[in-house]
Amino acid sequence: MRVVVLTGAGISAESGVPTFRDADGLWEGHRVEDVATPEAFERAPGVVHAFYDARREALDTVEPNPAHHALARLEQALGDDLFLVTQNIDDLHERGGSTRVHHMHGELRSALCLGCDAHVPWPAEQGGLGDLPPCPRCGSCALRPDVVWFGEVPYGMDEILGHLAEADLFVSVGTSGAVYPAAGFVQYARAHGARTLELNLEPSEGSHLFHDARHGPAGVLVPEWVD
Ligand code: BV8
Repeated sequence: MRVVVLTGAGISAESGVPTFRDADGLWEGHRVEDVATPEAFERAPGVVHAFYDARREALDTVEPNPAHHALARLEQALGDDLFLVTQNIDDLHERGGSTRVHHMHGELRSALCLGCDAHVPWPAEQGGLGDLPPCPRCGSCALRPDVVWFGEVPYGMDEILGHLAEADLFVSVGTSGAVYPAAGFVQYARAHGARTLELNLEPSEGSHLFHDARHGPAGVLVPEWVD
């Protein structure tokens, strides 16, 4: 059975990583236009770097939860028949044991060099706010967070759509269904014959599009579903 699992911020919530749209979420203190668009980075790179520096530093204080571990067990069981695509830029899937994770919106621990387009590890020896060492590949000093902002094209869309078109089952975990193209994956999978299941704390904006839905914490629902 070919399975595609899409995860969102809700799968990391029980690890202590703030979601975007829940109470006290990331958008509480920030406007998307000020921290998550290419125009914002052009206009005020220091503000954008500060937003991501804080989230990157917080990564060292959180641990994967039972939902992440359960998806790693699912990868063990299904092998190549599982395609895990996440909207999250944290590394909790990897730290929870998943070895093949498609980060469609990029990764906090990666940097994108505007000089040579290389994706390089985020420099550990970062100086002050936004004071970054040069790109290890080309020496340019123009590194940006390797994150897909609003108005930018998510990574690997062809690969994602290919897996959705072949899926027997599409499972969405911990996402509000507020942002496209990820929010449209359920319809695409369904149109290609997949069964669809939503596992979320509460009905998402796209809940009505799923064949089945279970509501509750991912740390309970995902292990129940996997095991
Ligand atoms: C693109 C990275 C073209 C950055 C992010 C008008 C109509 C339709 C679309 C648009 C439009 N105007 C503009 C657009 C396009 C736009 C968009 O969709 N805007 C929205 C606001 C309308 N999209 C884009 O710009 C995208 N690019 O369209 O390019 C294209 C497309 C395809 C092919 C070619 C070209 C790029 C969008 C990417 C933006 N980057 N993140 C960063 O992380 O800082 S978005 C960010 O928000 C996330 O990555 C995620 O994708 C999105 C939604 O977040 P969620 O993960 O769902 O989190 P949220 O807080 O919203 O919800 C949490 C859920 O978890 C809740 O449901 C909650 O109930 C649940 N939960 C909470 N606790 C738990 C839980 N569930 C289980 N257990 C728990 N314990």
